[in-house]
Amino acid sequence: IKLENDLYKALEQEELVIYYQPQIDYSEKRIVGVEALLRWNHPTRGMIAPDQFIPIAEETALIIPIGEWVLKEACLQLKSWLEQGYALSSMSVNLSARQFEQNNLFALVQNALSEAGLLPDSLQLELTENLIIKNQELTLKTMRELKDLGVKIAIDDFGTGYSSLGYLKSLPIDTLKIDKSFLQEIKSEKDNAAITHTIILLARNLNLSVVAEGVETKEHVQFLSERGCRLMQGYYFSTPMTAEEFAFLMDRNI
Ligand code: G
Ligand code: G
Ligand code: MN
Ligand code: NA
Repeated sequence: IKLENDLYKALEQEELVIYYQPQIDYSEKRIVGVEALLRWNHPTRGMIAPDQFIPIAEETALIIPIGEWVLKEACLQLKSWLEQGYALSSMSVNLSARQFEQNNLFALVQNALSEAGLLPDSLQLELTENLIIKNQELTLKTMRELKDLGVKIAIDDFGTGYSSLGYLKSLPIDTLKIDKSFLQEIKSEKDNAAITHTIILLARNLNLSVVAEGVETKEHVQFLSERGCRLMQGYYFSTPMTAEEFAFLMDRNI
């Protein structure tokens, strides 16, 4: 309850921070993209993970101003990195259902891009399958508008939702992000290995990009490379980190 009161002040008191996690193209062995992951640097409780406050932000509708801030901040950060010469192709930003249901989302995205001076195709928005089934009409309309603008759309945690696969052919999707739970048990559970492989093939056959999440070990990397999944994200390469640390990582990378 107290956390809720604190969250109202978090934005103006500049306690929210964005951490950045690299996305690696393993065939080229370099960082090609980055995902923005929100954190709350609480004055007394320390760094709080989004699982603990995004639900509160959604209930209180604080997710609207917070989400707008994340979008702007992430776009400005990417622009700054591009100007410094880092060859990143995209910044991924997570959106929750509540954000997608606001009718000015398109304008917010357009605004964040133009304020930063970024091309729309350098922004990728991550949505979950559950968000897509929740509000089909409005979701579809907004997705089409964003797609027409040139923004990319990824399905996050792919394979864990309750949706049918049918939406993949009717919605303007660019990328599938394989949920980390599948990869993490490929060794102990044969089914998870089969699902991971099948998602890679599904993406290829539908002409979509595929990113594996939760890549933690050399075995994971090998499993994915052998099956043609080049884009990887996970602790094996790097945890989410501050913007300064991320720039430092790219300096060593280039
Ligand atoms: O970084 P971490 O693994 O703790 O993130 C946990 C969850 O919080 C993930 O599901 C992620 O999608 C979500 N999340 C992280 N940052 C944001 C954000 O800026 N907006 C929204 N809506 N969700 C976020
Ligand atoms: O739901 P979403 O995919 O947006 O959130 C990604 C979450 O996964 C973040 O909270 C991030 O901190 C976490 N994460 C990133 N890489 C790894 C990893 O290799 N292993 C695990 N267990 N979590 C990871
Ligand atoms: Mn994500
Ligand atoms: Na995910």
